[in-house]
Amino acid sequence: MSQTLSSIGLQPATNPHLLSWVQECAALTQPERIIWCDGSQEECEALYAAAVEQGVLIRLNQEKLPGCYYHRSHPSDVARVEQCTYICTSAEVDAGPTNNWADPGPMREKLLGLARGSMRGRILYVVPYLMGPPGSPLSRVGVEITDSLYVVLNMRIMARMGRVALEALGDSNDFNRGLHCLLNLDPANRFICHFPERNEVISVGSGYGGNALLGKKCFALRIASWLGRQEGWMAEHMLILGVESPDGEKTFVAAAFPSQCGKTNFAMMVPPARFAGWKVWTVGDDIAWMKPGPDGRLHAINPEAGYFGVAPGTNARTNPNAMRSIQRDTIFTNVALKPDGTVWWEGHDDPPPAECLDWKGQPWTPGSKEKAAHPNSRFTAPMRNNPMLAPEAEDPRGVPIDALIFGGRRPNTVPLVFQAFHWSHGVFLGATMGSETTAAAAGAVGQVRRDPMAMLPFCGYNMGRYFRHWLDMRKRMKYPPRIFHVNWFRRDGNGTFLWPGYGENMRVLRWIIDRCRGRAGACETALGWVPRWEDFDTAGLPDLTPARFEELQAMNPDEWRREILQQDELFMNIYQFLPKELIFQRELLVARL
Ligand code: OXD
Ligand code: MN
Repeated sequence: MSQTLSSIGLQPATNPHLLSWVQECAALTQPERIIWCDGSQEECEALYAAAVEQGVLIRLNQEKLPGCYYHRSHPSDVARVEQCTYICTSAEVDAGPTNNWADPGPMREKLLGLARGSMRGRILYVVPYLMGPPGSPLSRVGVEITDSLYVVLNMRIMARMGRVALEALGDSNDFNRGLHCLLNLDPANRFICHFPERNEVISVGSGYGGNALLGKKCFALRIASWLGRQEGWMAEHMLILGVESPDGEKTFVAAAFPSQCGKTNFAMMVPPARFAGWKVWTVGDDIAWMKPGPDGRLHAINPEAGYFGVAPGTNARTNPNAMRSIQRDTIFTNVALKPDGTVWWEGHDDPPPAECLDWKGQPWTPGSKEKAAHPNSRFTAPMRNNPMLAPEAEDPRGVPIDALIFGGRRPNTVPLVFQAFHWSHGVFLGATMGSETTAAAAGAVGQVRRDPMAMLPFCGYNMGRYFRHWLDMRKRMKYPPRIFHVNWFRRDGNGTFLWPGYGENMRVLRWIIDRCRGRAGACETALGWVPRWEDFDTAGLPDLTPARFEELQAMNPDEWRREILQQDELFMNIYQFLPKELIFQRELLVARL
């Protein structure tokens, strides 16, 4: 055991509920030692030193990348594994047809069996963390017990970790219990199990981000969505951003896109030259917790404190603020390692290095057939590094949301942007969202799959009831956000993208904001309200002729016939639980088409 680790850690907490749960887990896993993380700078340094000593992390070039480290995960452990992810509720119907369900009793027994003695000779870290700004009524406490130093150091970036969480918890028993054991990373013993009735998560056999950083997908989405339904709020897979106009008007929007559809890029967008004087502020890039405020509007907080972003494709053009955010205090996972102790990935600003080590640690040259960085390689960066972090990200009241945006990666069928007629139509748009699959989850890439509200892998309960909850939320708000649908990824007959995307998405955002504020025109179509050429700012985009714009916004009846049949597949699957309003919305769409 490292010298440096011996001096760190808090005194065990005095909260009796926390104390007895930690003792229970320690009795089960039998670690050599327990460290209670306090979140301090001294602790951080000791943990990094130990991680380097143990070979968990490689220290990167500290002149070029101060405070940055590098990690390679096990090659079989590089993405979320939905087939090993379970919702364990007493009644199967509560998990619903789109989740893997397991009987909580036998599943707990099996997991505790796997965890038994698994930390022998190792350190058990107790990681208390606060999701959301201190003092916010929307924030919640979680505690993760883990034997992975990598997890501790990532959690430290992704959440407000240590003392601040214990202070928020006080003597309360209301915290998410997360037990994480690496075991030997054998995929056969990989289980990510949620027990929403107990506000508990047990994850074994994986060290990868979404499976192991239990505050993120497990607590902040799956468990929180369950809590939100019971308590009248929403936990959504959404970025939150604020747009500031040159005269200082600020408008906040939240947007749901499936994994790897550019949420982080959109959240950190830099307006193009055409929008001189406009600013886009980031509140969050992945998760939004939202609750109606006393003013009748929907208020959102970002429960996280960092970005766990996809590295490949990130560069100064696609996401300059992300590039600035990862210059210091960042952990890089499964990217390529250059001989000078810096990092590289496909789509980096720098040209491919003449030689480097790939994400598996093998020598790589530009002639190699394999990619240097894994397509789902990541950076974990503190949000405070983002030069455009919204000051409101720390506001305990959250930010008032004027627009909700749904979107997916669709090469055809779906126009660049349109607006729902009203809330329930907007819920229908979210419920029927589709997108091409990506590398964020293990499995085939490039097939359209239905991903309602981008929550299919993250909803901790029955999807039909989730839609019901969305519809019911309308009644709790005097001024509900307007709902929009976007698709940055439409292509023409030659396969060329019709829309430039990235910073130019500001034009779409501007139309959305002007619609919310009653300033922009639109035309009513079968799909919803769409901008006409004259409603939309196309100045300075010479390639976007009126004909191209029409192609970008076109509704092709044959494509829509196919689309509705595909949408039906999900609806059939959950038909028994589907709110009638959504069936009516489908009928109305068919009638309009
Ligand atoms: C993520 C994901 O890691 O959605 O954010 O997969
Ligand atoms: Mn995500």
